[in-house]
Amino acid sequence: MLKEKVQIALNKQIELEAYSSQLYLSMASWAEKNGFNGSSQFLYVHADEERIHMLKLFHYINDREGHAIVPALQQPPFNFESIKAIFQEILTHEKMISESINNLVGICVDEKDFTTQNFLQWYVSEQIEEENMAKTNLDKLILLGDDKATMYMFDKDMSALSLLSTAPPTAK
Ligand code: OFO
Repeated sequence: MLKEKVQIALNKQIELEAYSSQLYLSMASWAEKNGFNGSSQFLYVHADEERIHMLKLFHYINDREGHAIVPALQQPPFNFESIKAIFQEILTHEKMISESINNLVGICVDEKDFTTQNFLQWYVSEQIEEENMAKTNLDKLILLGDDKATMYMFDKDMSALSLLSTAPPTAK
């Protein structure tokens, strides 16, 4: 059975993962409206992945006799300065998520909930990939500059990348 403090922190993480999904969805919509079809494809797929991150927590809480709560969500931004601004925001966001996961692991250690600590290792590893994905794409954008031809190349790259990650991992 989950301790109260752990359950509250896990439900808070559900809220963050659900917000992440909405944020990527909003970014995907902006990219689609502004002609970045490859980037939007990538961002739509990522929005689905964030939902899976949320669902994994959902099932875990309920499997441990807790109660996973559907959170009310804040509206994400829907206007962005550029595709580079989007990837800058993704990197900042993913760093915040990593910090939140680390705090969550800290709570589990304090509460001696080593089962949940073990469950959270998937998220610890995932955050290495998430931050790396954001940083790699941002570095690419900085390197390429922002003329139309290089933006087109970047967007084609993003389309190829989205095809590699179209199979979302299962929620359990
Ligand atoms: Fe982007 O990893 Fe979940 O939130």
